[in-house]
Amino acid sequence: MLDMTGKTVVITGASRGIGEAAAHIFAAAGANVVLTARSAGQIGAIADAIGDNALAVTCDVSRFADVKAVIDAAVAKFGSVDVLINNAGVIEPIGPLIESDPDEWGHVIDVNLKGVYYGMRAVMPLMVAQGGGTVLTISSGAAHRAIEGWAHYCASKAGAKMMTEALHQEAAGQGIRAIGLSPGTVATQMQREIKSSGINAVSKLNWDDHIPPEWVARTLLWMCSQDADDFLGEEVSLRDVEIRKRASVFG
Ligand code: NJP
Repeated sequence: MLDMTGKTVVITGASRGIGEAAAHIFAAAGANVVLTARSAGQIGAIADAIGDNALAVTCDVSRFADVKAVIDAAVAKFGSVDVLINNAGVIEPIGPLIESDPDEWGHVIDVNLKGVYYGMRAVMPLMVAQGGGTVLTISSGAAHRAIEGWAHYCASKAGAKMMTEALHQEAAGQGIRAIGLSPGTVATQMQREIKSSGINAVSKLNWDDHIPPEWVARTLLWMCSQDADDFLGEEVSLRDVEIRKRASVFG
């Protein structure tokens, strides 16, 4: 396991699912972890269970002031931010474009795309000043192809994928490592929401088809290692057997 002792990792959407699993893996690797989400009780309980090297900060990623406050709180407590994991995301309301509510549609863009931008914008000055850092952004296969009932989600994830590329282009020379991760389908609350929609082939998958969130978390840890430098500015996919091997997700 990569040794993250002395490093500080900020994880958005850490109240459950992939973000919660990531908090546990990074803490086990020795990192200080900063858990953020809207559910104060849940992130507080997870941070308490992890111990002194965990901090919970309530945050709605669709508000820049909240995201900036998280970065400031991380620096105040641990002295730096070495890794930002842009993981918070929503998919509801799933449904046909023709029936979509413009405000609800826009909220998905606010969280999944603008939330990613806010994270990058808040952490970049700090990372550049400290000589570098890693920004990992959870993308999706939906960034690459349209899926029925998911126009908002596909558009937001395509935008988030572009943000990784843009960050790499502008800041790789200043030591910022930007990589995206398309996890495949993962056994979390989001897949329960997809299943209950009954729309499109993804909602028809069996629960056993989904990978556990711990595989994604382990991949995020590997993405902080030099071995993942081959993929800077790109997106890796956990459907790719080569990536699974390099990230040791089976081990
Ligand atoms: O989903 P879920 P996952 N501000 O629903 C938080 C992507 N992905 O772990 O605020 C701040 O269990 C929410 O916390 P709370 C997906 O698009 C997944 O699967 O307390 N946080 C919770 O912690 C997403 O980017 C699959 O409600 C906000 C977390 O987000 C990432 O993986 C496939 C927030 C969502 O946890 C993690 O999703 C794929 C806000 N405004 C990509 N709104 C998959 N599961 O199959 C929500 O390709 N959160």
